[in-house]
Amino acid sequence: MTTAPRTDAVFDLDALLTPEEREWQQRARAFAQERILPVIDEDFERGYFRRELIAELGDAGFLGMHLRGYGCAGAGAVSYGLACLELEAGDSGWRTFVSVQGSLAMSAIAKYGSEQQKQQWLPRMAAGDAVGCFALTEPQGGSDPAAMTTTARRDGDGWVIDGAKRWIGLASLADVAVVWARVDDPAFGEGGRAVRGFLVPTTTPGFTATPITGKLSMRASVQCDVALEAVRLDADAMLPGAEGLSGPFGCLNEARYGIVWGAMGAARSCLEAALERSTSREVFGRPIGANQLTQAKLADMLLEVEKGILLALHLGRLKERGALTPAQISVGKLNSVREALAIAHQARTILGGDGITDAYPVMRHAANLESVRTYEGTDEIHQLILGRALTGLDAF
Ligand code: TGC
Repeated sequence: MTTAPRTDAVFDLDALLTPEEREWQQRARAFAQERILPVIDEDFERGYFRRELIAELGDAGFLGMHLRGYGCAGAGAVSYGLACLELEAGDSGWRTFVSVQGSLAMSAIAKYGSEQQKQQWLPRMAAGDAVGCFALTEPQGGSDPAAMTTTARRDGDGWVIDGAKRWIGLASLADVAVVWARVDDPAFGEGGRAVRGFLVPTTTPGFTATPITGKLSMRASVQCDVALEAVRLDADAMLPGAEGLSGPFGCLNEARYGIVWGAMGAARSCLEAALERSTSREVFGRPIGANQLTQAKLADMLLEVEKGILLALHLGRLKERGALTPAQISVGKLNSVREALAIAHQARTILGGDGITDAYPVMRHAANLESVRTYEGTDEIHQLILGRALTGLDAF
């Protein structure tokens, strides 16, 4: 394959970025090209998570990069988004790693943790010396965290947690799990308001994480079933600043924001593969890109990539001003993933039979994007969040 052309040069998006943002983007692009792309097809085929890249991601400053202090880079929201875009142009599994570590686990500790919890975990997590996971979703379904059945009951001064979680990224290699549980004590509220977060070192007896096998998506990353059986914790394991479901939802906002950018990276990679093929492959005596139907497909793909990135940039600027709302994040997550999937499917048609092989990244991106479509709120959940924002009526 020849070097892919830079499709984002068409709209001169660089002109909308600061030098610092461009530097973060270039650093992430280089990481994807030098450390992810050379090995990703083999890792995807073998279902292998390349753990040694974690410390390299830490060294490069990507872990918790939008957080301040505690060894974190303190980068802006747009810089973080650009890093997500470039890493996901490599593979959704690696953007997911950065999201779970930085936007979910580290951000839960940074937002809601005590000073002692922050000191204990954040510097090591930023460096990639410790890995975190975020245990919210339960086996009966991820869309309704209010139906959570995992409980934390009082045990003297401490807590005992019992329950089960599913689809928990990184859990089998994590050092600490942010576990969301319903506190079995009326003093901590009722219903969704009784939900609290706990920091559970994964060596705690009763904590077990089992990688989920048989995945046809996100094969180069790890998602687990987690069992919590009489997991005993000290009183200070609770995150003091998170009360009720707004705690985990506040972290989901961060991760969903990263997806708005990241999915456009996968989409751009698919477009670039199709574009390269359209000029290098000849059928009927001319490049397939000389056909009007192929050009129409390429043009439509370009429109959605560029519009998606412009939307992500707008949301990023709102986030930097502290003005980004959950409904706006839903617009971005819904649009980016839906369009990225459509682009992957359209790109595949231009690649012909070779498009189903790993000579091109398109089927891998398409398979990965099926996971991205489902986690952090399905299309339907985001449609319903927007439906509520428009009508004022709850249709969940
Ligand atoms: P409701 O129960 O009424 O609200 C509960 C409280 O939460 C507040 N809230 C939010 N706060 C901040 N940001 C948001 N986006 C929020 N959404 C809700 C809400 O204001 C309320 O606060 P309070 O103080 O009044 O108690 O819930 P709702 O009706 O607002 O929301 C319903 C619905 C369906 C939108 C929500 O349940 C939802 O978003 N469901 C989807 C959950 C989801 O995305 N699950 C996937 C999780 S993916 C994951 O766990 C990690 S995957 C990565 C990996 O590990 O690999």
